[in-house]
Amino acid sequence: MAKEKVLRFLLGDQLSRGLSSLDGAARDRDVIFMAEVSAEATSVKHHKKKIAFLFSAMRHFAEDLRGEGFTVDYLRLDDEDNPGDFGGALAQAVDRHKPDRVVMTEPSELRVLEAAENWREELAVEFDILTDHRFLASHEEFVSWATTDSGEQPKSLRMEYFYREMRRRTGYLMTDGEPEGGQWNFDADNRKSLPDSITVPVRPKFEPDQITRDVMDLVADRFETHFGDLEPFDYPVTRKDAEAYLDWFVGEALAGFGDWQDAMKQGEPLLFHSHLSSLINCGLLDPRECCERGEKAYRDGAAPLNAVEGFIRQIIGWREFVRGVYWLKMPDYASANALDARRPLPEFFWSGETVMNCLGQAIAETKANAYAHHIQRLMVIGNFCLLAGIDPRQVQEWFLVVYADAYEWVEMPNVVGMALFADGGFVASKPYAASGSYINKMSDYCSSCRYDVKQKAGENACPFNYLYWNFLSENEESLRNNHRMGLIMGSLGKMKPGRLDEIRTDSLRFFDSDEMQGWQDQAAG
Ligand code: FAD
Ligand code: DLZ
Ligand code: SF4
Repeated sequence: MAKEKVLRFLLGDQLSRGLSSLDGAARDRDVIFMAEVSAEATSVKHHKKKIAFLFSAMRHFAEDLRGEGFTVDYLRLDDEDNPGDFGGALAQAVDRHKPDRVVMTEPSELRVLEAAENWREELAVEFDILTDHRFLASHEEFVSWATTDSGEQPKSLRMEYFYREMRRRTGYLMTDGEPEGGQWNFDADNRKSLPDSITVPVRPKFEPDQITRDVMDLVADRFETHFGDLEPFDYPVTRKDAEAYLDWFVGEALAGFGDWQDAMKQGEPLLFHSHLSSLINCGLLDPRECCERGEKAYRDGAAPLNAVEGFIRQIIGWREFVRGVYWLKMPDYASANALDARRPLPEFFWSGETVMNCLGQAIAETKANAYAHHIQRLMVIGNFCLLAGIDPRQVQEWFLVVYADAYEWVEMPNVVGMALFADGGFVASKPYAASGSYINKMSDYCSSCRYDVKQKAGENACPFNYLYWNFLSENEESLRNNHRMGLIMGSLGKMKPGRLDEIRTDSLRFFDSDEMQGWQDQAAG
């Protein structure tokens, strides 16, 4: 029997040599197909740096495959006959190569999976969509873990129990069936504020080569109106550089990851965070290798347990958990709005022009780097959106646009479930709502702010302070029965007469202020 010719279609977040769709690829007859298409870059108007990162990583990956002797058909965005979307590009490739079969690994987002199922129907060729084995928990395993004994979907899921299951399953940081150090979770040790004397490790920078510079020119030309700075560009974009960067992180920053995980510092966007998410999510690094490198550092005495446990928890716990939640709850999850939040996203999210220093810093860093660390995303930007009651659809779109690591499967549960409580508590046991004192404790932002974090009321008071109580009051009915909110809802109930009016007056004045100008324009329009 003649050997079949397979067209292997690879997406931009599938840049992994061990990918299922590359299994058994034949150098002498198969074709690997990759495509830059404008529909993906503009499905939302992704950050310029994110597009440059992904296109450059795709082009380098294609070169690496060619270097291994594979035939790669790579469609560039500016190729003359580029049809502009995956479906058209794939149909052309099938026409060009006349394969016996097309294979691809399942897309990470529902939107693209549904499209792929249509291509399978429409193209007159055998078409396989394979499991993505890069995730540690399969869809079936997650559903089985999440389903109750009576076969129903529960009202809420808690990451911590899923994480313990994943620890048992992977064996990471386990000794004789028990968690290393006698505890599953060392999060309580990971909330220290940063001492002034701290020395932050200096990141290696990866100079753009010719491939990256070509891509940067293309992005500057085609996506000029998109949010974000293209330069300077220093992301790793090859497997080799990604590995070197992981080495650097494990050797230089991982040891401080635990203690300072929740801290924020003006002018220090990364502190001890790994900046690995964009590399893991596009496939240049495998989540397992990151965990294994982390565990080795612990076993070798190079990093403490609270740091390594925290790092591994983020990857085999949170990362896998949010992916499971996404596939379990889609498509309804996209429109979840349990707190009926309807205010539009203020314009300063795009311009960065706000006198609230914490938000100004986090948004400026996002614009420059296509990155902000978890606490900036959750407790500054997300917290503000929660307290101000901003429409979850608009918040989702912003988060999907601005971060180099953002794909719907990971962005959406983090925004809808974790930051906005818009799923009514499916993911989080209580809203991550905080007043200015939390931001003041965990950062040095407040000392350079025009607002006074110590003041609770009036024009100079930190807006997070009165918006916090305004949020509790606006959502009293939804939050009243949340047992983890009992104490704080009790305080709300016991507020002195007139204090709640003062909070409402301050909040309304803030919503009406110049600060929120774009919001007013949008609301009026
Ligand atoms: P580190 O702090 O060094 O953590 C190590 C790794 O753990 C990360 O690289 C990442 O792979 C994983 N991780 C940590 N926290 C999470 C989490 N909550 N969910 C999934 N993986 C996690 N992460 C994304 O990858 N893409 C997103 O679009 C995204 N959107 C977010 C939106 C909001 C509102 C919030 C609160 C969080 C979001 N996160 C997202 C999760 C987290 O903030 C980022 O993964 C993290 O900041 C990436 O930086 P890092 O690589 O330095 O992470
Ligand atoms: C994010 C993105 C962008 C901007 N452009 C492309 C592209 O041109 N070609 C491609 O294969 N992938 C791109 N991606 C990543 C895809 O959006 C991502 O692979 C899917 O959304 C996964 O479902
Ligand atoms: Fe942010 Fe309030 Fe601190 Fe200003 S005072 S930086 S608005 S928390």
